[in-house]
Amino acid sequence: MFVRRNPVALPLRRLIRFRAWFAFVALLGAAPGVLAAQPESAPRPKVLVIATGGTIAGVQDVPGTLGAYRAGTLTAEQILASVPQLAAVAQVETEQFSNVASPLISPDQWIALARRIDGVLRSRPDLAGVVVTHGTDRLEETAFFLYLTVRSEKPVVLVGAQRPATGISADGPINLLAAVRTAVAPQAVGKGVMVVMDDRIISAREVRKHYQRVGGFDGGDMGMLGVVARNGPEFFYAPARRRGPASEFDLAGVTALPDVDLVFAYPGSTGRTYQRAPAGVVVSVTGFTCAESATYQALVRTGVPVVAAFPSGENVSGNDPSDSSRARIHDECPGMDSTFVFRTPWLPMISVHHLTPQKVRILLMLALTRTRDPREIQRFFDTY
Ligand code: DAS
Repeated sequence: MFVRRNPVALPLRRLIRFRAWFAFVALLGAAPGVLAAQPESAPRPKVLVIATGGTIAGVQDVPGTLGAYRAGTLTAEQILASVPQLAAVAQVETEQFSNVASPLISPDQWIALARRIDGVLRSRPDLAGVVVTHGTDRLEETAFFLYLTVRSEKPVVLVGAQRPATGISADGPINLLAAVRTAVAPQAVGKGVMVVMDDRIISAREVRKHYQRVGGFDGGDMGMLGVVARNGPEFFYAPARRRGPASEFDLAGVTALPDVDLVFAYPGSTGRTYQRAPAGVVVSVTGFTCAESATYQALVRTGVPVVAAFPSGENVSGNDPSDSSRARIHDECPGMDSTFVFRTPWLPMISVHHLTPQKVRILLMLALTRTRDPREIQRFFDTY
């Protein structure tokens, strides 16, 4: 699906092959430490690299410059050819899932990708793990969806690049090498889906793209599991929340995800109104206006779950306002039903535990494939 014809010109392909061969020869002479990681006789573990596109597969209009580029252009095989060092750490197989910039990755593709990874890890005991190459814009969403739905203990590692493959100092090759080294590491088993960027190993639950330059990915206050050091991955922490084989999110009967909207609260807003109510709404918010509160109260009364999430991903606790708070709300927002208010931190329903709004949306989508019971939805938010 979405596989484009390869527009890379022949001379460029030759250049890539030549550079790949040159780099391999140089590696043999200059970096014996890397090759020594696997004795000649030891069979190298197998990894499947599933390519989806992104800047890691990007080609510039004028290669080697800082100019414009087109994400999702090189094929999986072409990306691999630029990292000959991979051959020393793993037997790598490739699969082209798509070749697009990641804003074009849709929830339908999350389902297809999760099913593919789950299926291949189930049917191929010989595979040590899976690496997914992906655009960085939507990498954290795809990673979290896979974290919640791939029910395997084997490592699944997402990786991207902030500079195109034909740019100056491309970061894709070193990121891909680090991702494959992580996917074959025995210590990576059971750590849930991970993102490897800039030698950092970050849990998919926490990973965020903070900015679009090298070093722009981290886990915020938590989520960094380890680093990829000279001798390979070193883990220091493991995620504690439910994931992997223990996940209740079985995609077997799921053909599409419920329609959950994500909106911002802002000064002066009256809240989002809908012609046709969505299955759920997530509001990125630090505090609601009176009009927003009234709008979302009304939506909740029709049975649509509305979940408030802090933009920073901090905890949002649902609890009842005290009597004095009710009195204040009554004064500040005349006419509002103060038994049931949306004024952070007094929210009527779901408590969110350290998740960004875009990840709250994904968890709510999956929760709604299982239930519409608010208490059960809360249980999912308490568990994952
Ligand atoms: N266009 C972007 C994407 O595919 C950029 C990137 O990969 O960094 O997400």
